[in-house]
Amino acid sequence: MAFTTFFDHIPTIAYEGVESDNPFAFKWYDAKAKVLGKSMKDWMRNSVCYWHTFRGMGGDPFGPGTICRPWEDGTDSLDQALRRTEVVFDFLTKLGVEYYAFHDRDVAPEGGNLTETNANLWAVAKQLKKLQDATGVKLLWGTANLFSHPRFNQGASTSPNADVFAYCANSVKEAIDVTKFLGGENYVFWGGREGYNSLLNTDLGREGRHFAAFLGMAVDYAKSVKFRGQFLIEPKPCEPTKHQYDFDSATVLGFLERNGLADHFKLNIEQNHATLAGHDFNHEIAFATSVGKLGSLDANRGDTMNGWDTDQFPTDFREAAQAWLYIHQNGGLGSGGLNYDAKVRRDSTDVDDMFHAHICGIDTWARGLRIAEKIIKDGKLAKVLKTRYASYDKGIGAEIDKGRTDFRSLQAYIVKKGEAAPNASGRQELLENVFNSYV
Ligand code: XLS
Ligand code: NI
Ligand code: NI
Repeated sequence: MAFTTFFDHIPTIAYEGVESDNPFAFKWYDAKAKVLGKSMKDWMRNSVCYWHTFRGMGGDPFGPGTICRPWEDGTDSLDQALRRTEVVFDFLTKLGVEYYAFHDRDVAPEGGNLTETNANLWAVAKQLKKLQDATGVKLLWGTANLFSHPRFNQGASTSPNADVFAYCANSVKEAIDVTKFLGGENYVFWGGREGYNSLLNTDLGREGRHFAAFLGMAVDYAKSVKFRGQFLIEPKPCEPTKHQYDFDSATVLGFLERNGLADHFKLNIEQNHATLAGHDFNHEIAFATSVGKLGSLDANRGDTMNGWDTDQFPTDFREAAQAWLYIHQNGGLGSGGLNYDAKVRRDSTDVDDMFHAHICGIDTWARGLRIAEKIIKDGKLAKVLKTRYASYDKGIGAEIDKGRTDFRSLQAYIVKKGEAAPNASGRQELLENVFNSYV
């Protein structure tokens, strides 16, 4: 289904294999191919983000946008927003992705007052629904932008201004309603401005309580309207504030548990946010998996030389391969997916670049999946891991795991033995060789 003329010169992106030199084809991503018992499409659940791909115009802190999309009239009007939706769905279908994701403000502009703002969102939502129905493309997640407008300059639900808290309640309520209306499978909270720049003007205790109260109200509201999508929190340690409250996965989970909210949320993990927190992406994914909280992934990458969120398209299929080991262990991404939260560089100014970028991201994760398939089928790495903990499978270890020991019984055991058994080698280098042999 082609609606617009902007991509007429680009073919529908299809799988052609590694031998192909067609730049507008997938080399690794074969949607229907069965890998580890599921189609690649079902493992990956690829999603295009509305904000970078359709609203990002290449602006950065040193200069304004450089990208002129031929369908943009330079305004942020409702008319323009409605016209843009057709281009979006034309792109999504040409690329062959199943999902997209958006913030309220990506799809619809603010109006002169909040009543108009809410009406604008619904006007566009109705249009999006028609396009979803016509194309079969689905909404992976919706969210509210509680960070761009100057009213959020001191926080959203953690703003010292109670009216801003109320404003955010309206935004999240409407965004949940719209996400439900569009059959969205998840709802994401990225606390863009939830953090601080100076402790001198910040009451940490109060802000934390407000943050928890706000999330609690969102949970209650979703329940009251029977929104069944999964709530996700996207950790990020810094940027735009110097310290963001949702620092990393472990911090978020601790906060949720402390406030009795943990059952209602999973995590949306982003590569570039993990590295800003001083973790690698796979640390965050492995942690979330280990506690049953892996929800979805914002698939992008940072630049190893830069200390900010560069939101580049993923290229590291080795990293993706390792990620798939945890995702596989998790049984897949559930209602989540691979959302390419990434933007083309400001000098990549053609519409063609939008395609090259997504082909790169999708192929990177598809190639990783094919590598993971070899690792998992071979079973060597899993076996080493199992063997490493074998002392807990029997004897005193099994007693510990079953909760049948205490300090006295353990003391009696080890004193009698006189010394701990010698450690076996960790074999890191061997395992690195093994991992490399699959790549
Ligand atoms: C910003 C975040 C943002 C979220 C959605 O760094 O990645 O884009 O994914 O609000
Ligand atoms: Ni993100
Ligand atoms: Ni980000």
